[in-house]
Order: sequence, then structure tokens, then C-alpha cells
Amino acid sequence: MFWADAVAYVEWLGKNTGKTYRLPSEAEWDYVARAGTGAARFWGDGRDDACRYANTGDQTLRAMLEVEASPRRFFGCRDGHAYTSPVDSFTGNPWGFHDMLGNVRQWMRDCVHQTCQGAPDDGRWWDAKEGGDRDQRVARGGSWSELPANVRATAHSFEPVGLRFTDMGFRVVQVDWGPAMRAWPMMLVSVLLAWPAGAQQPVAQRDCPTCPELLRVAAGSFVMGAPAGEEEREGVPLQFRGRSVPRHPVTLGSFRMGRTPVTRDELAAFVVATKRDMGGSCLGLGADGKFHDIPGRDWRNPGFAQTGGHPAVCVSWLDAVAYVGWLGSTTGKTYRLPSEAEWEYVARAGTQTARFWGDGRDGACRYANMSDQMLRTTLNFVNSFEQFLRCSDGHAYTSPVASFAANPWGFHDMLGNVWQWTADCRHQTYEDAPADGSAWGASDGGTCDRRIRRGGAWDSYPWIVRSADRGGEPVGSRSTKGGFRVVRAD
Ligand SMILES: [Ca+2]
Ligand SMILES: [Ca+2]
Repeated sequence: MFWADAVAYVEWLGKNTGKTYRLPSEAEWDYVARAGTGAARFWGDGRDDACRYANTGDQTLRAMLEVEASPRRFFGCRDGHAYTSPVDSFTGNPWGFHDMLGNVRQWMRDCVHQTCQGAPDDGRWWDAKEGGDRDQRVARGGSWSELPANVRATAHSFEPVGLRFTDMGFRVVQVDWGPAMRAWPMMLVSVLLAWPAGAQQPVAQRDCPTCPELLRVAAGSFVMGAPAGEEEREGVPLQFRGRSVPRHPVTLGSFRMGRTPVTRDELAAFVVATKRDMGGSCLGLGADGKFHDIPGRDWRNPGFAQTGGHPAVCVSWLDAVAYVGWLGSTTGKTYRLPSEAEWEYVARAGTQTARFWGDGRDGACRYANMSDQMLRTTLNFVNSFEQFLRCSDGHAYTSPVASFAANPWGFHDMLGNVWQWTADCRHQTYEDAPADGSAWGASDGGTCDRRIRRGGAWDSYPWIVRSADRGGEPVGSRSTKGGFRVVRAD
């Protein structure tokens, strides 16, 4: 359709509903297409998994067109659709939007400008000022016919309003005139409410070549704990319920946190420098399929294959505290373990659902390494199908960090892969828990020879892998499913 046809549609929609509809501004579209990610595409910088996430100019199209030459001009995989695909055929982005990239290019409201120089910084559409051309409008997102370079969050094309294209469609925005946001139109889904004030596109940095990569977390507030009904819905066994209540508001200052759990290579730098004794045994899976303390197992030899990019395991709470202390002394910065509140603030990343990607288990294999069909078949658990995710995430044991999609704030492996130690002493519930984001010590009946760890691991059942779940382990316990991530003062 012409650009004007899309505009006529949103105006008609408005008249019929009494609401205000319009085409998205480029800024709104870009914000939602990125969904908190800083990569070329919401699933990452690479093209490898493109066929799971977007309908592009892939090998299906190449075969249809019978193009023999230059296979590299197409995405290397097959997405199953030569031309358009039904909407929703591909995995949604971290905010739940489908087909932001690929399928059809989407008309924007904005007039064409050659660069972003002078662009509005308040999310509004860019009219004909600053040399804009109102007879050409912007199209975003790339389409079924497009080469990899054009299917990116930043890619633009410019089209005359008087032409129609078989690879061009549009999506709508409904203006939210809510009192708090009166000055700023909002997308149909309240993505902005889930975004803490002042949060920026995440930019990771390291304090030294072997230091963990950090992302800044903006100051803000959230509600900590499990929403009513979540534990019942998730099938949490009765004896494990009631640990994540009462829900309570927490207000935190800014800090920096590891983008991923500490890796084996990062831990190795510490062990080599400090010659720390990392113990001679580790809790691991025995031949009987149960967990035992197994002599000879340690962070270098956990009993399954790992590379330096896998998360460090067989790390006790005391080891982790020694690591952050060493990191602080070598960098001159203040490193520590996260408090439980900091961990949950980042794990939720503005969400109140059981997991940052939603309440359901569908799609879990994209977001977290947990007890999936891969683990079930590796361990030869022929029964108990129901306890495992029905999908396969591709990893029976640990996975290299950042193998799975990031949460909306850019953090990887907050859920699944390895349990993460926090600074907090163990408390049975959140009765009298701190409201300022600090770690909870021995007060109010805390048991400090056990510390809280969060997030679940590669062997955890789905009901464990939740933002609200919490467990306490002895400070000296080393486990093949236990690792950690760091926090640095901002
Ligand atoms: Ca395709
Ligand atoms: Ca797995």
C-alpha cells in the first residue's frame, strides 16, 4: 500500500475506537526493535540464528529464485518462507514484539533526512524541518527479500510516498494519554513503565583485560518477591513455598554488575595470581544420577567439558568473596558480591513475571540453560518427562556465558546455567527485609554460615528457574552447578 493508505488506516482505526492511533515514529520503532539490546539485531550481532527470529532473504528465497551465485549475499540458513510469513511465525523480541526485523519493511511517520543530525530527542516523529523531504518516508526493519546488512535495528530505507512495494507493510501505535506520560506518546504495550528512569543503552566495560565485563544499572525501585499465585501456578512443591514473601518495595542506588557470571578464564587469573586452594572435591553428578561430593572434582575438572568462556563452577561463597576482594585490590575499585535485592532488581529488569521473558515456559530454551530435553536424554531419565522443559536448549551441563538471549537490561544468564552467590545471610522469608537494596546480614534471625544463591542452574527444574526463587547453601559448599557474578560500586 501507499504510505497514505497506512495513514488512512490508522485514522480510520482512531475514529472507530475513540482512541488515538498513528504510525510509529522512527525513534519509537527503534526503541522497541532494540528492546534494551545494543546489538545489530535483538538476538545478537551474528547471523547464525537469524532463521529463528526473522523472515529474511534466506536460502529458501535463494532456492526459489534459483540464484546460483553469491550464496553469502543471503542469510546462510533456511527460515522456511520465500515471501511473507504469517505474523508471529518467528520468536518475539525480549519485549514480546514479533517481526520487528524481517518479513515486511514498516512505514514510519517520519520524513526522510539523510542523517540523524538535528533529530528530535524526545521520541517524536521528524517532520520536514532540517531539510526533511515529506514526499519520501522512512521504512524500517528489513523484509523477506533483504540481505543480512539490511535486517538490522539501525538499517533505514527511504521510499517515495507514491510507490507501492510487495515487501512493505506497517504497524500501529496507540497513543497513551495517561497522566504521568501526557507529554510523551507511548507504544501499545507499556514498555516504558518497565524501564527504569534514566536507563541508557547498555555499554559494557572491563577494568582490566581479565576482569568481568560490567554493565551499569541505574538507580530505581522495584517490588521484590513472588507475586501472589505464582508458586501455585508454577507447581513449586509445598515445602519450598513461602520463602519469597512478603513482597516489598525496594529502592536502590546505581551500581555496576557483571554482564555474565564470572568465567573460568576470569577465575583462572585469580587462582594463578593468588595460588588460592580451590579444594579437592566438588558436589557433582555421580554415576547414580544423584549429587555427591566427589573427590578430585574442582573448577578445572567439574566432570563435564568446559572452555574458558563457560561460567566458573565449584566456587564456594568464600572463594567468591576472595575473588572480589582480589579484583578490588588489583583494580583499585570496590568490588563485592551482589545483594539479593540487587540481584533480583537486575534479574527482573522491570518485569513482574516469573521470568524476564514472561510467565510461561514457552520459549524458555532461547533464554536460559536449564533442565531441558538435552539434559534428560544425556542423563537417560526416561521417565519424568514433565519435570523437564519440552524443548532442547542444546546444553546438558553448563553453556558458554551469553549463549542465551539477554534480559531487557542486557544481562545474560541471570536465570539458569549456574546458581549465583549473593552477599546475604540466609533468612527464611522477607519478613523485615531491608528496603534500601543492601545485603541482609545476621539481623532478624539471619544464618550467616549459609548464604543465599539465586537464579537456578543447568540442572534446575523450571519451577526453580524464576526471578523470585531463592535458596541458601553453606559458605564452604562447592558445586558443579554453582558460580557467581560480581558487583562494582558505580
Ligand atoms: Ca525468508
Ligand atoms: Ca540445558
